[in-house]
Amino acid sequence: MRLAVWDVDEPFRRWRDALIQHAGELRLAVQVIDACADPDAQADFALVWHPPAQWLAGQQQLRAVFNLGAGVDALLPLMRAHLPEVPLIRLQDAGMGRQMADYVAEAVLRAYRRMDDYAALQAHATWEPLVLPARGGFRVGLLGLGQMGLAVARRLQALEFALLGCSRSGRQPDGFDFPVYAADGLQEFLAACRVLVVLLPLTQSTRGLLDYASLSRLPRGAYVVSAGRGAVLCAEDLLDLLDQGHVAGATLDVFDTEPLPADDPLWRHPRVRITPHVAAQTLVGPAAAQVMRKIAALERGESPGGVVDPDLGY
Ligand code: NDP
Ligand code: OXD
Repeated sequence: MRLAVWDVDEPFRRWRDALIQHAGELRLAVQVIDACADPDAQADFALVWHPPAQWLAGQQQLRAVFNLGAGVDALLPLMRAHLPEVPLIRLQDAGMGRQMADYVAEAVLRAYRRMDDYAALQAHATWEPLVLPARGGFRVGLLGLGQMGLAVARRLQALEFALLGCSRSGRQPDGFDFPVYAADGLQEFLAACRVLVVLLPLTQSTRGLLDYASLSRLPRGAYVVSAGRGAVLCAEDLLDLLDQGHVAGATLDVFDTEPLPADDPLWRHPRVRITPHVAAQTLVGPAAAQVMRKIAALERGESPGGVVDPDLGY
């Protein structure tokens, strides 16, 4: 069985060693190919992060493509164009949930404890204790209740924040009893969020979802954390609402254009904190272990989790 890895961000040997380590009983049958170095080699399974379309188009015997990340917005159009019959399978958590929970918890605690306000006071050497918001009214809304959203929910619940959620289906996630809105309840959901945490995939229905009208539904003084995909949120509209004081601040990890251009006004906004798409990064060990488990499931004729629905786009 030939596994081709295309990932220019990670040394190939790290993937090869981890995949072999987690190959279990398949070990003797597994051959791992560096597709970047040997683009003409044909494989049974591809493990990819931002592969070129031409390479995908040249693969003739693939049984499945594994996306070495959670979001498939970049890969799905290439699959549709070149490999429409081949299943696309994404990572499910694989160590990213804990990182995302860390990232969001830091931003929520920072907003709750008014750390940006203290930073502004410190700039003027001002000693002024501020009133904390009432904990019960400081409701954190999770837009997206998938692998990332639920990892964040677990952490915020442990930190005793009141939560609410919104997903496409509005399904109540197992083990949680906070209110959950379906996609058609988005406006009502937004109106109840003191902090909005955006953890949506980028799809046809989520692109531009958080525009001026939607973001205006947030209560005055709300805080925004965006770590799903940049194009879900209209940055110009967010800037307008920040300047009007309607949105109090934002922590942003993802952007419509990445890297965020140096002249983008977001960089210099005093109420915006920016990170370079690092909220939750792919971890080679857990990702390789998960991919090998999924290949073993396919070999047994079972359907692994994380198969992308091309119509839904995630
Ligand atoms: P999942 O597929 O597990 O979850 C997606 C969630 O979004 C589901 O709850 C789904 O609803 C919901 N959803 C989809 N469409 C809509 C809609 N129109 N309105 C409301 N909710 C919707 O994905 P993950 O949680 O694993 O990841 C989410 C995204 O986070 C990824 O697609 C990726 O883009 C991004 N990401 C960013 C990282 C970073 O470092 N910044 C790291 C990892 C992921 P339902 O439950 O009904 O299906
Ligand atoms: C992902 C990401 O989708 O890192 O996994 O953004």
